[in-house]
Amino acid sequence: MAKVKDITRRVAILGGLGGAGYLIAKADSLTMGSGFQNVARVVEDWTMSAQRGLMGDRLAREYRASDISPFFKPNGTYDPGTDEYNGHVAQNFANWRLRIFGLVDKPLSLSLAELRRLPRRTQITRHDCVEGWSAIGMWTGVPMSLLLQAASLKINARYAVLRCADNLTGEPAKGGEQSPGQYYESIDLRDAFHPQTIMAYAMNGKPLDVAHGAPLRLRVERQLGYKQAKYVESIEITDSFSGIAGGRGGYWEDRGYEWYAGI
Ligand SMILES: Nc1nc2c(c(=O)[nH]1)N[C@H]1C(S)=C(S)[C@@H](COP(=O)(O)O)O[C@H]1N2
Ligand SMILES: [Mo]
Repeated sequence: MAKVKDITRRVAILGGLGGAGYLIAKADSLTMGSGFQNVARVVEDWTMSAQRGLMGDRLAREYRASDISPFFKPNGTYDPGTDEYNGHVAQNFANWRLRIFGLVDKPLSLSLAELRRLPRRTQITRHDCVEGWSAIGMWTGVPMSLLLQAASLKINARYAVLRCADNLTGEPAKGGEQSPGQYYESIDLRDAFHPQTIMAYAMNGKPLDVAHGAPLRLRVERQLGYKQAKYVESIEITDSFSGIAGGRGGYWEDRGYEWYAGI
């Protein structure tokens, strides 16, 4: 279940962005116990179709270089800290690889150097966390559409599931008692092929640092902060997320957050 505290903050932040009425309704249903999960899901579906139906595949707002926040708060995991991850940091990620597998005809395994040689996109966008803070950053990376085209999706492909290097345990800042688990996220192909959906290896013109998800993170700009998976190790193309961790499509989704975190 989403923590009341988080949801209240989320309503506070999103209320200012419009659509406060239905967002508050959604928040209430999420705080009331598992019997209301189904209602929450219906409202979530409605939010998704409202955003996509009314606004189409619009672009998230992009900002100017002068708008970049001097401090971009790192959140969630600051450092995965596993032996494997520490090893990659020590080697400057020279032997790290991104794997793309699942419902594809051509599974890929790409080094950071290879990713950096591919066409890139740079965008200055605002990141909104459910905890009630925002920051503007400049991200550079490979459009996910390009990677998925290269992997050649099978006809039944529906989702991109991104697995991360960190195991997240209870964070005091988020109410504490979450069960531990590997961080992961998922998006559908409509978001995966959106022009602003990139696998970013640079932030504000520098290689992504450990706190912000080195060496590679997702930017899916029309969704909230928790969808922006850091420390991404693989992208699995699937036709559902049942059977993956808690079956809801993400670490926080498995703990009650909405899967479609549109803003
Ligand atoms: N792997 C991983 N990705 C993650 C998280 C995390 O803990 N682990 N936290 C999420 C949340 S809640 C937010 S707000 C953003 C924070 O990104 P930042 O650390 O660059 O600010 O990352 C998201 N992606
Ligand atoms: Mo967040």
